[in-house]
Amino acid sequence: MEFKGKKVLVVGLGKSGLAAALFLRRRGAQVTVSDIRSADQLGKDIPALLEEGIAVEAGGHGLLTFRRQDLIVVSPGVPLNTPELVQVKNFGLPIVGELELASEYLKGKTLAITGSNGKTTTTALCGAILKAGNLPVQVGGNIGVPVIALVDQSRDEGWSVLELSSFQLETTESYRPEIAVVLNVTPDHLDRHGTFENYAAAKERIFTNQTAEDAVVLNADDDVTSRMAARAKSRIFWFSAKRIVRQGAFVHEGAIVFRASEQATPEFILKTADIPLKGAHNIENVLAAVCAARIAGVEPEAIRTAVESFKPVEHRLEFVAEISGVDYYNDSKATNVDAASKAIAAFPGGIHLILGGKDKNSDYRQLRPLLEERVKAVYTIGAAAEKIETHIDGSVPVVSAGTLEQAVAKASEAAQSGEVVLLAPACSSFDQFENYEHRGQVFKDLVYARQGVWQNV
Ligand code: UMA
Repeated sequence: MEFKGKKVLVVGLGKSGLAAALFLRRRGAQVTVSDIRSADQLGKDIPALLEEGIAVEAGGHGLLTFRRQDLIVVSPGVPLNTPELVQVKNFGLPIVGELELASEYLKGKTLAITGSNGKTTTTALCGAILKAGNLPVQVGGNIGVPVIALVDQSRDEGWSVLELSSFQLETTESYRPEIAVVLNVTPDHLDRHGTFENYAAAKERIFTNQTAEDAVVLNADDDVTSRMAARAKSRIFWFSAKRIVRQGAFVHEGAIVFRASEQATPEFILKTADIPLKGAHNIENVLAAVCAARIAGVEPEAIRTAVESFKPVEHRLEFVAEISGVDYYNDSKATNVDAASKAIAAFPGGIHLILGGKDKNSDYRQLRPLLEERVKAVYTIGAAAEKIETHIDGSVPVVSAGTLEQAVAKASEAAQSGEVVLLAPACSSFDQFENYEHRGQVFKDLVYARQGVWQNV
């Protein structure tokens, strides 16, 4: 695409919008950025943009600004039903997502990972494994580095390992990774996608444009991803924690094994006991990563070394501290019901669970059986508290804590030695925090402060 002299509007000035605006400007486009946040809120980014010759519309989207463009680039967090976008789409103006734009310029091969849960861990793991296999690799996407920011450093002989969300995939047209992974699909982001079917369809776009030269890795234990296979045109590899698969990765006699084809002998990769990550869901993440890495050509030994030395990613079932025999775990990234369930299932019982935040039209009733089985008490926080309390009413004792600070204080008072205080909120963070990282950091700081209190006693 030729950008010189073209009028391009970037919608949303977060990480993706900022990177996209600079990318376009440096290729000669006349760039404007539009954001609903006020100039005060946008703060430090504005002078830098103005200096680059990029115009900024702050405090709302103006239809006139949108109509004046040759092309519109949308950030992942901007819903496509935003009225100004709908209007200009009706006028026939091209609208492109940040991922689609970036993928046209990204050199080398891509290994792209999506799913409702486990994306970040699997992406980080794949990055570490490819690196251990001496492949030139860069990691980005939903994990925190916009794909467009990876373009300049990309090389023909290298790999980009990308975590992709339904928001990023929703706007793709021609995007085609060499290896695609779909970990699982459970309800999330229903406030944005409207229905579960729309959400699953967005995820599926990760392999829609693949051909027989490419590969897709699907979870054989997940109904939704299993059914996707019928629509894949690429080579299908499976992973399963429960059964033997024809082609792909599975668990056999306490080991992760990989089978390159139906005829091939399964090869030993590593013992499940040597996986340094907590919870059954992490076995699935390792299986998916092993499968993708073998397809990319990494040798078993390099995979084993990388997995065994892998450190859990921050805010994903991250061990924070032990205070008076109580373990504190931060799973701030458990931003939906399924992720929270997986976190709860990682502990046998004695859990003091902090739930709440911004609701995403979720059904918290699904948590009831697990709560009854393993959770001693729930501490609710944030805007979704009342809905959660109604949905889980009568299952376990509930404390309306309101804030994370109160929740940590009350849970710490109640928890006894051998028990666990777990932040796995099942909601997004935007009602009380900047993002899930901020929420996780506040949780950790509160725990560290208690550790200090305890140590001084
Ligand atoms: N905005 C508008 N108009 C709107 C909506 C938002 O102007 O109608 C503005 C906001 O005021 C804000 C900006 O858009 O200034 C935010 O854009 P964004 O939400 O796309 O955020 P980025 O900072 O670009 O971060 C995005 C991803 N965020 C989302 O998809 C919500 C990041 O994933 C990702 O790491 C980053 O791109 C780089 O790829 C975060 C996330 O929460 C981790 N993802 C969701 C999840 O994992 O559940 C999908």
